[in-house]
Amino acid sequence: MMIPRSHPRYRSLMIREKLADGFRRGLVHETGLIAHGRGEAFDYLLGERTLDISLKAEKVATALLLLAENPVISVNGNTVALAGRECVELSKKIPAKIEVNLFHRSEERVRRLAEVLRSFGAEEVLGEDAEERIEGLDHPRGICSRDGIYSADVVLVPLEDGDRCEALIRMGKKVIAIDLNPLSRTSRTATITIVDNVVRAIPNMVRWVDELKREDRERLHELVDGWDNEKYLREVLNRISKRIKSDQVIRLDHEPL
Ligand code: PTJ
Repeated sequence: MMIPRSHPRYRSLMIREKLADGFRRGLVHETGLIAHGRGEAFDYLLGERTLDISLKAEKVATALLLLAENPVISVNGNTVALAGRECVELSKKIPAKIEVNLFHRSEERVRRLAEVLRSFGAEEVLGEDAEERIEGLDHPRGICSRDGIYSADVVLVPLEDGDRCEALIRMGKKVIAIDLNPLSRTSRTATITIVDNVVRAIPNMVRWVDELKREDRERLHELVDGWDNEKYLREVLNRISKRIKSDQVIRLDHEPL
């Protein structure tokens, strides 16, 4: 469907179109459309923009990726449909490996997603011949690659489910989650949570790499060590509730609702 640029919800509708297109191409699972709806609702409450504190979370997360020995970006259907090109860009800049890891795993969808990532310039995509399992995760999402998620010290997981996040943490890994829901189990379990839309978070992180590459490792350590994830999540909830309580949001000319 053609969406006119003048539509007040243009950007949000275009994101939906990308997902619907991904679904038609066999990249996005049908329940991915539902998951997106939940994400959208939270994005609406955030004002559909990156909070200043979330931009800081993205900076700290990028520092952690730069410090890692074997960083891996784990992608699923929604992530590739919405920010696949940017994930490849980020993986090259860090540099980090990229692995397809699906909740509703089918070898066919893994293959298709890997193909799309390669068309965006990824030289190596892990996950197709995954031979290991994340310990304590009795689910296809536990299938992972030995050189990738299995041996990673830091994993970036946009649109994660709580179970796997917990399992990865139990394996001693540091997990960076991108989740619009600050109340989810993933958000509360991750080492660093980014409460932002993947369509904004990943490009922001790409920009942070350029800036942080000029810093020495000590400064990157300072950033990571100084981060308090629980305090951050509390502040995100504060911002949401302040925004809802403000009588501004009820006015029709108020941006961006
Ligand atoms: O491609 P697959 O098979 O791996 O399927 C992936 C889905 C998304 C279906 C699967 O991981 C799932 O069911 O996810 P959940 O448990 O519904 O969690 C998705 C979380 O991501 C929710 O907390 C949403 O708020 C959040 N979310 C949805 N869209 C976005 C998002 N977070 C950031 N950016 C988004 N665009």
